Amino acid sequence: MRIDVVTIFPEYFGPASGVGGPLGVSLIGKAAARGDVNFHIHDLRQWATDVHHTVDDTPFGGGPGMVMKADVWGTALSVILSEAEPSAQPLSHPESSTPPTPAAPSTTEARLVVPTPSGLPFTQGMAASYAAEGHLIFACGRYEGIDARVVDDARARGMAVDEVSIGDYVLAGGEAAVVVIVEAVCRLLPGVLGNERSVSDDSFGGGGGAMHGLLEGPVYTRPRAWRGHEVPPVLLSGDHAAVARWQRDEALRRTAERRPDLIRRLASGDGLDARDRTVLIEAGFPVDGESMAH
Ligand code: JEE
Repeated sequence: MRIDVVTIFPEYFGPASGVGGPLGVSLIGKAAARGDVNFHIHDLRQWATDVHHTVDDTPFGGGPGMVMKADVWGTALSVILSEAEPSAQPLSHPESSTPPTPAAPSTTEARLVVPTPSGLPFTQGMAASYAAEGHLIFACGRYEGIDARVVDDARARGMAVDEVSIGDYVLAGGEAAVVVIVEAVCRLLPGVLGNERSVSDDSFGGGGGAMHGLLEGPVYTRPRAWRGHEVPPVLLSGDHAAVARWQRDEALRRTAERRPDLIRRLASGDGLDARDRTVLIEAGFPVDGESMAH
């Protein structure tokens, strides 16, 4: 997979060597070292046209702050696409007798991802679909965001474009969101994790595992007793069915406490069996498939 990132703060993603920074360590760094993902970090200012390398201007309609200029972003995306997909702009072949191929409707294999506080919520399902793409381009805004015509124009040119938000809080720019999204995507790339089971067991993995749609319960390792705190004895019992039931009960109680929205989603489908409902009622969270709607 190729990942381009366009930003006015390329140093955010690490030194020019490409080794350090958040994309150079741990899981993402190993994926990059193996060639499973190739990062291209670009300084947006290289496509500014004035001596001051201006990338922002005052907003039409008034309001606070500045807006990133459409023309600079348009050039950035055109150049990156032409570098990544040279076949989209065929060169002449003087020695060839083959006539030029008729123009096909212009599309690109790349998906443009634009983090913004007003985007669709980024989900594990989106991470999984991004992991199946060949080329992602991330546009990091700053200030009050990017002139809306940049996204409109990219779509008009046949690009798939997602405006996404990583959560209901306000960052100062898109860079931190890109690190979050890239990490969520890279751990799903084939061969990256080294532990296939833990992906399908993710709380939001949608992997069809027994716990899907629930938060994970507590986890433990040695020693069995630490500062007077014992590991729950069922986990040492060797009774795999009892362990699985306890883990689901803990997941149900934790999810009801922290994410009642997820319990309601399961209850309105067929995600809760009679035993689950008993556990939730005992924990003080009455569940009724009809009255729990919404
Ligand atoms: C990209 C610029 C800063 C601050 C206007 C008006 C918005 C933009 N989950 C997420 N939170 N924040 C971002 C994010 C923030 C960004 C950019 C992503 C580019 N900024 C910025 C203020 C405003 N505010 C009142 O409502 C809130 C716009 C993000 C993601 N992904």
